[in-house]
Amino acid sequence: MHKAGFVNIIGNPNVGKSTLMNALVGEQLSIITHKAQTTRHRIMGIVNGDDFQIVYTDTPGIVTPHNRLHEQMMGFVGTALADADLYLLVTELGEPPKNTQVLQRIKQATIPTLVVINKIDLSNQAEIASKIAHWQQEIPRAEVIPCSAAEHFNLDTIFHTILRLLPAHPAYFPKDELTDRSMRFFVSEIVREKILLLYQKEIPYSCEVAVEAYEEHEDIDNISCLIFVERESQKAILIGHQGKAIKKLGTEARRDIEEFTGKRCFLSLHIKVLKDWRNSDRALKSFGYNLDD
Ligand SMILES: Nc1nc2c(ncn2[C@@H]2O[C@H](COP(=O)(O)OP(=O)(O)OP(=O)(O)O)[C@@H](O)[C@H]2O)c(=O)[nH]1
Ligand SMILES: [Mg+2]
Repeated sequence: MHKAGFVNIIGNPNVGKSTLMNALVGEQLSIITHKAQTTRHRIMGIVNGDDFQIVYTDTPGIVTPHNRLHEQMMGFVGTALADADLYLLVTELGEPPKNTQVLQRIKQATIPTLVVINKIDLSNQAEIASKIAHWQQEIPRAEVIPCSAAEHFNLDTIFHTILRLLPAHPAYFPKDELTDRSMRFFVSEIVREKILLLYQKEIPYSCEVAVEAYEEHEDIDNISCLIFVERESQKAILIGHQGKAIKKLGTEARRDIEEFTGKRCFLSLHIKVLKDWRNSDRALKSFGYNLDD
């Protein structure tokens, strides 16, 4: 019997959803940073076996929308709630139990659910036991598994539980497929990850990255990226004194892109001001946030 299904990873910001998906898939598909709202898209990672196909979906952390971008991000969470064969609800130990709408929907659904208590490397047995009891009571039909995505602890248990809960179904995608995303997407995400890591406060949240040109050659790729910001003042911050900040950004992004593609890369970065893009449906659509696709 062949099993296949959509395992949608859902949870609050910063709990380790992307870390967990990357660890389960064994590839750095989703960017990870210590900042909330790192993931903005729905990203698929596929794990194939002879008689199974697990299609993971990483989603943005649940937030109360303050702009159209947030609304689109929460739209991805909504889709993930609607089309899952299995919910993988990621929580972390220190997280206060929030009674969000999403949690209510998961509680009321009948879809098999796996609650993952992540970051147990930061905890102790007593605390873990009380969290397991809490979630067991909160969602009685769920299986609750503590783990550390960062330290790859207990991922095997998660994997085998998913396999057990997966429905009988033929594969949804060709068996050699790893993700639904293109190299262009991963390049733009790597640049965005570096922006999140190198700049402070509102800057990363005001940036969007688009790949303008991607030329592949035998031994080197020529990639040009456009970074959109909301205001002139942000452009100046991105560039930094004597261009030092953007140079550092370019170097660090290039290194990771080369690691990802396994090839040398020439990366050029350009900055453009696009006023209030986070509230412009047209801009958001051009950045791939439209839900209809
Ligand atoms: N100590 C510890 N830290 C972890 C673990 N898993 C993830 N982290 C850290 O938690 C932070 C957030 O991880 P992400 O995977 O980006 O979290 P996320 O839920 O995808 O965040 P958003 O996309 O912003 O919603 C990063 O600094 C990770 O390194 C873990 O098992 N233990
Ligand atoms: Mg994430």
